[in-house]
Amino acid sequence: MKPTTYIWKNGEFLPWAEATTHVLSHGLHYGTGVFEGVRAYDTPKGTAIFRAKEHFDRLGDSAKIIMMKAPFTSEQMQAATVELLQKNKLKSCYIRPLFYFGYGELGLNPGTNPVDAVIAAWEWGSYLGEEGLEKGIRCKVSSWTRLDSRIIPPLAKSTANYLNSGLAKMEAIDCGYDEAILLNANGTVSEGPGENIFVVKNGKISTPPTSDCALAGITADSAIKIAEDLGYTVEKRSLIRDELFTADELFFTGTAAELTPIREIDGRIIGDGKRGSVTKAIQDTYFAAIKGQDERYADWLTLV
Ligand code: PPE
Repeated sequence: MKPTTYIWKNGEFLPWAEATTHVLSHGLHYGTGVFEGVRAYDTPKGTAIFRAKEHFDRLGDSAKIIMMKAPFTSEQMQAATVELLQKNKLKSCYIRPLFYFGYGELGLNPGTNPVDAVIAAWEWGSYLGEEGLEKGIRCKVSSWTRLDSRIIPPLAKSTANYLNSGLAKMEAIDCGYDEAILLNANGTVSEGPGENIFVVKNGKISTPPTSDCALAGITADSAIKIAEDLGYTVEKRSLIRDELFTADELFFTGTAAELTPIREIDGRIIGDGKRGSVTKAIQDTYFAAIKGQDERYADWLTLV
C-alpha cells in the first residue's frame, strides 16, 4: 500500500501514520464493522468518484443490517471523500470508508461502544492483474460455502463477512488458482470472494440474484445497464455449477476487480479460453464510462 498524506477520521483529517485505533476496539475483536470499496478515476474533467451515492448509501444499509447507528450520513461521507481526494491530490485511487464499533467495552453486545468512521484513499492498481483484465483468470470453486443470511447477513458489507471471503481466496491461491467462486448453502452459485459473477451463454447473460447470497454489487448493476444498452438481455437467476463449466464466457465484476474475464474453472476451459466478445464489449464500455469518456454514463461520476 502506498501511503497518502491524510486519512479522514470522525470528521478530521489526520496524517496517514496517526490514523490509529486502540487495540481493544470492539471491531478488531469481533468483526463489528461495515465498509465500502469505491474507486475514483482520472477523467478529462478531473478526478471523479464512481457511483459515490450508491456506495455510501450501501454503507448506511450495511450499518442498519448490523444494528449500528451510522455516525455520518451518506451525503456527509460523500462530501468528506471529495475533500480527502482534494487534500491528497489523488487522481486515480481506491477509497476505503469504514464504520466500526470502537473502544469502550468488550463483550458481545457492541451497542455500548462509540462508532468510529474512517475514510482512506490510495493508489491501487488492478486487483487480479493487468494480464487478468485482458486474458482472463483461472478460478476454483471453493470448498468454503458462501455465508448465509441465517448465519451472517451476506448483503451487509460487514468486516466479519470477509473471513469467509479470505478463506476462499487463500484456498484458491494455495491450489494454484487466481480466485475462488463460492456456492451458497443451497448449492447454487453465489459469487467470488470480492466479486459478482456473470455467465454468457448463447448471447444471453445471467447473474445470481441477491437471494442467492451475492452482494448487491454496484459494478454488477453498472455492467447490467451497459449490457442492456448494448442490446443484450440480462437475467437474474439461480445458476448451478455446471452452468459455469458450459458457459461461452464468464466474467467477474467488482469495484476492485473492475470487469475481469474468467478463462478456466477447476481444469475446464471456458469458451475459447480467452476473453470473449460479449465480455470485451461490456468491459470496453465500462472502462469508457469510469474514465468519463462516455457521456451516457456521466451521471455515475462525482467530480472532485
Ligand atoms: N461481492 C463481494 C463479496 C464483494 O466484496 C464485492 C466488492 C462485490 C461483490 C462487488 O461489489 P461492487 O464493488 O459494489 O461492484 N468487494 C470490495 C472489496 C474487495 C477487497 O478485496 O477488499 C471491492 O471490490 O472494493
